[in-house]
Amino acid sequence: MPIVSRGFHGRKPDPGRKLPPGQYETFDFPVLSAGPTPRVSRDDWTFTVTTESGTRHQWDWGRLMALPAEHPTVDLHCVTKWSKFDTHWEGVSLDVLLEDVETEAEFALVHSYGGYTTNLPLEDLLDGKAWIAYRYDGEELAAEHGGPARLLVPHLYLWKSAKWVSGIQLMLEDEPGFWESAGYHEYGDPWREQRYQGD
Ligand SMILES: Nc1nc2c(c(=O)[nH]1)N[C@H]1C(S)=C(S)[C@@H](COP(=O)(O)O)O[C@H]1N2
Ligand SMILES: [Mo]
Repeated sequence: MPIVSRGFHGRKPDPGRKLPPGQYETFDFPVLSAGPTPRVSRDDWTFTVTTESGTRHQWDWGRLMALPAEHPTVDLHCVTKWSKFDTHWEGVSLDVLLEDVETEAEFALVHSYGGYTTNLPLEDLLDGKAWIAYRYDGEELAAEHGGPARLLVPHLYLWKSAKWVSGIQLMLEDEPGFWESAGYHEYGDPWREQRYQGD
């Protein structure tokens, strides 16, 4: 008789699959938000890139939808130690959004509706490493996971993937965001286990 495992959808844990140090695999999709879920309608949503000289580049929902979409499948790694393999997204690459933005900046501070911020080097948003994502698993991105749209930057711990993203401020000097000011690592590479300042 084959053993039937109840309640399992899709793969079973694969001990041969690579997890970053200290992480475990999860199959659900936990929600981690530092405050209440902002409700932003697609009609009111805008995304603004501001350069170090104050030049603003703005997209509304229609302009975002008119840009070429990509369908990345990526692994997510949260600093609270869960990882989720092979998540399916749709979004616009930051390479497309930043294509015509003239800047000397090396740092980015990402802003969200609701006031959350997170910082990262600008180069970590470029070269196919980051998206403004608006669909998850074939559906519109749910509000609790950052809908209408969130930043997705999966090579860093998931706190860098700002939900309800409203804009990116490009800066010559680095500036810590919400969790980075509270003792979390300024860069947050899961493979080097950069959870906290000094790691
Ligand atoms: N705006 C905003 N973005 C956020 C957060 C938040 O509290 N507010 N939490 C971060 C953290 S700590 C994690 S682990 C992920 C969680 O994303 P999820 O709720 O879709 O799993 O969102 C990140 N982006
Ligand atoms: Mo997190």
